Amino acid sequence: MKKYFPSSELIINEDGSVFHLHVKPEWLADKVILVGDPGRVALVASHFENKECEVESREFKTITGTYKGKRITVVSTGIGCDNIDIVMNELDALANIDFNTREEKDNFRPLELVRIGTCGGLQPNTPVGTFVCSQKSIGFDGLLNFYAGRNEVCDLPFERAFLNHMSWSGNMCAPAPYVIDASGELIDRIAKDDMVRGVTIAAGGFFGPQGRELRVPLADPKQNDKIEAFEYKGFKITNFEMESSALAGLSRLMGHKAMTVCMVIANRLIKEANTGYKNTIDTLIKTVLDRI
Ligand code: R1P
Ligand code: URA
Repeated sequence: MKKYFPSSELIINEDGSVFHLHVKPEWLADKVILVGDPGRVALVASHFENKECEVESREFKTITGTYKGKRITVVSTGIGCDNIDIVMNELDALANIDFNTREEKDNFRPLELVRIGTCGGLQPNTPVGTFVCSQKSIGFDGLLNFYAGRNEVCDLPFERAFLNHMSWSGNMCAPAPYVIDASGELIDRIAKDDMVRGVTIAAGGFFGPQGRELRVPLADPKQNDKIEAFEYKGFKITNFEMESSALAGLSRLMGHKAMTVCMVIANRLIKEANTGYKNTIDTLIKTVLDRI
């Protein structure tokens, strides 16, 4: 029996586009670039030879076009793993659910997804300007804990080692972090030898969850010292951002290939930041477009 998805579960707009993204199935390419900032969509698309569609709704801006003969869709996700839940489920529905019959398609259509973002660096080898690929992500966001199969795709020994190291108990810094790998094939193809491969914490906020203390004190004032010192089987935690865990996790559960690469715009160790990063991120965008 094919799975059927009623209108309350998969909401389709009157024009045949998917609820939040406002994208129609025929507009989706197999290669997808995700960015947080809607303004970054135009920067990616400025390299396209042609554009076949452009649509915008809330923080989700989408353009599909061609780069050196490759059909690519670029979508902005806004900030946070809650938005990645929406974007990934709607992209997967566009690819793998028939919008006329509301049934799962017979043949699975895999997508290749690369997130190009910004991040905070946590180690001496991640100064401002470094490109860091998230080989593993530690999700502080809790999203994957709501999906069956979470334990089959996560690195459980890594999770236990991290939790022991942080010695959090009760509801301190809950929900429980999950540890998930990006697609190794994509990382090898995109990172090559000129990007840092690391472990990324995808935080559920920019301030407290990333150990930034303004007027309200942190639950665990030693959080970032412990994170910077953590080491497991040769892995050290390299950076903070806010989406890579849900992207890697949902992609694994859905059967797609995904990875995140971010440019460091703040180094938390030496307390420096760069807000004028538009040119450097364009170098990263061109590199990803060439390698995807
Ligand atoms: C926070 O400033 C935002 O920047 C990073 C974080 O993941 C978060 O979304 O990524 P983007 O530059 O892609 O938005
Ligand atoms: N994005 C983040 O999430 N954290 C930083 O420190 C910089 C960019």
